[in-house]
Amino acid sequence: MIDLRSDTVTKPTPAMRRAMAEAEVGDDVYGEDPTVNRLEQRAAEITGKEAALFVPTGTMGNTIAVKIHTEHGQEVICDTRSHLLNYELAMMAWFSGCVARPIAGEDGILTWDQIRREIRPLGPHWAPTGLIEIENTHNMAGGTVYPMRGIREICAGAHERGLKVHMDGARVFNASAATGVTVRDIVAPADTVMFCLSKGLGAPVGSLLAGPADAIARGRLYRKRLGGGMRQAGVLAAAGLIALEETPKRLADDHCNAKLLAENLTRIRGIQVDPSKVMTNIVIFNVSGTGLASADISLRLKQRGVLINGINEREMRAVTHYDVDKAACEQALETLALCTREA
Ligand code: TLP
Repeated sequence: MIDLRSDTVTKPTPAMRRAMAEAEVGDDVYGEDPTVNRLEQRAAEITGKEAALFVPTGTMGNTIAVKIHTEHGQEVICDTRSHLLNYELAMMAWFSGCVARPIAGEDGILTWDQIRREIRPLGPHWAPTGLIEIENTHNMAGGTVYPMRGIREICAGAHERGLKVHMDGARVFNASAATGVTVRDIVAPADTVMFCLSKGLGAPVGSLLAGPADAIARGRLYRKRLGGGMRQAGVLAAAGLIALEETPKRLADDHCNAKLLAENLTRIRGIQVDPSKVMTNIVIFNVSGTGLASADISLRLKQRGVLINGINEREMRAVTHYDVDKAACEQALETLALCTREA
């Protein structure tokens, strides 16, 4: 199977498996797992934040971040297509008692000017703004990357008004590979950042939430409350440490493969995509011109050994990662051309 459904599907490399087998472990709820401690320290260094917390998933990292920064009855400003709003089972409402104030960013990228107009003070009718959230890279907008200037303006504007900014940096290493700006510089203006080890970086499990030491200390308690105290989690952290050191340098290959997919998708009748917007490892393309619904195309592809999911009736998402090389992408393109020709 050529699996382009997500970069979450990567399998651990032999080096990761070796490190997992040999990992030194302890009880992380007591803070005694040396490998988890090393991973958290390394994540804090890489992000330039005071502390970091190892969490099982990106969803838990975002959930804890919202909880740290907000009070019940507040609003969280985010993009309309953000993961936090659309794919995390209403966790903002469920755990933090907040509602979203979504804004439609162009290609998922918000500007301070847009945000500024949506900030609400406490009033007789309004829930006040508690937090601003930005997603970098933006998943459902096609892996788009925030310009540094935009991040700085949003964070400076928010801080001036006493508001915090959380970056959902599930794929912030892809943003770094695409722009040449270090992860540390990308996340510096934001108060907290969550990034995933289990996406393009290829570790089997895990994400990190990084930020100020006091906020992360509170986050540790919320992690326990959410059932995320993982005990001898060093076996997972060991793979994460390898992912952090080894994988970032090869993310550019995934970006080349995504570009290749996008450029060749434009040659398939009925498919629309703008390759100039593909900056990282995600390609979202419109299939409405083929006369087929995305679910039908998915099914036909699957029967021929290619996995690509629809994100709605008209659009599909292909995500490149280290388990699909250039030849596999070319094969996927051929299969897609074949499946849509038969419409
Ligand atoms: N994204 C997954 C699905 O949930 C859609 C994927 O296949 O891309 N933030 C962003 C920007 C994400 O893309 C994801 C996962 C998460 C957070 C949540 O991470 P996990 O799956 O570890 O909870």
